[in-house]
Amino acid sequence: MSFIRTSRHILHPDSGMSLPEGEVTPRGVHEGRRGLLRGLGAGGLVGAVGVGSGGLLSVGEALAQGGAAVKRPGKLAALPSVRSAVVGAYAMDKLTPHEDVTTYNNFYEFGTDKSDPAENAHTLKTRPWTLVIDGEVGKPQRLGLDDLLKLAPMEERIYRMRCVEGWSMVIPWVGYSLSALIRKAEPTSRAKYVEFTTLADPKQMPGVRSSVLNWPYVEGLRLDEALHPLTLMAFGLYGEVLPNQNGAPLRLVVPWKYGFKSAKSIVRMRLVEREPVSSWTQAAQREYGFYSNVNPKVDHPRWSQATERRIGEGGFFTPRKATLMFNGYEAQVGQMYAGMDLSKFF
Ligand SMILES: Nc1nc2c(c(=O)[nH]1)N[C@H]1C(S)=C(S)[C@@H](COP(=O)(O)O)O[C@H]1N2
Ligand SMILES: [Mo]
Repeated sequence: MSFIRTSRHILHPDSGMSLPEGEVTPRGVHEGRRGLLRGLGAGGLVGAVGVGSGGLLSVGEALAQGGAAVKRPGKLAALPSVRSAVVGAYAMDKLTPHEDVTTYNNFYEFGTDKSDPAENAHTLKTRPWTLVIDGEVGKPQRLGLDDLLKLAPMEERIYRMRCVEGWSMVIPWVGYSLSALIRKAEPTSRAKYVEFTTLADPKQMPGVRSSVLNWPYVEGLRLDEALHPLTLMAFGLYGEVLPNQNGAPLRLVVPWKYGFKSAKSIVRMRLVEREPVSSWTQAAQREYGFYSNVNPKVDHPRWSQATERRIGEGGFFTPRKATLMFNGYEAQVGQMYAGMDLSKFF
């Protein structure tokens, strides 16, 4: 396999910033590429030089294989992307190993132990799949997976994910800005929030038979948060289609909020006037507020949020890392919360 550097630049559709164009990075070269990324500096929207492998499948070909629960790399269809970008203050962090990203999961529809989703999610059927977009929209949508995959160019985005439980990962997602999807449905002037709903089928999802949460799993964002260019609709990770345990065939990634805001295996997006009530807020209002922005100064009622444990980097006694405001994405998203008391709107 030979790797070529591309020097062509494309314009970022939302930010107007120029980013180097590349192709999806095969997993094997991610580690080596960190050297390249390091040279590009931190902060702001940082583009990485793309390395292409050649002979990539078309998106349609890739996804025809569908997803599966995998524990070992290289089993899923490749998901080509047009460019690669690291965003935020963590550009120099090492990627969390694929093994950890795909075996240490929260997906309560498949059980509450971290290893349950990888064990159980093989029963999830990701094709056919339909996403409904309705509510306060001019053009309600029913989109099949093939339409969703073609809707906008796939991009690789390396984001940190911080779980409310106090651990974090760095994951190379593949997807496109959620704004592309929302704009297609033409929100009305009454639309102020987006409500996301996960599939809840007890035949495919053994965890749904337990009452640990009120099913289906519901989450919500304010419309400006949902339209923010960092908010990603992800279809893949590490250059391949999403493993089932990570929320196949499509899941949200909101990198400046605690992980539970990033709903998996989404079947419906409803544009609404009033703030949606998420499943986690229903379960414990005082612990899981609507905003749930990562904030080291606002502790969870039962534990501190000042530090975090990076999964895959050392054991239990390895020093914890300081958690950053908005998970390191303050420069990009802080303005959306100007003037808000973040201890009240937690
Ligand atoms: N439908 C659904 N989405 C979900 C969850 C869940 O249990 N069900 N868990 C959330 C939590 S708490 C986290 S930290 C992330 C974990 O994503 P990952 O397993 O892909 O790393 O998914 C979020 N999305
Ligand atoms: Mo989480």
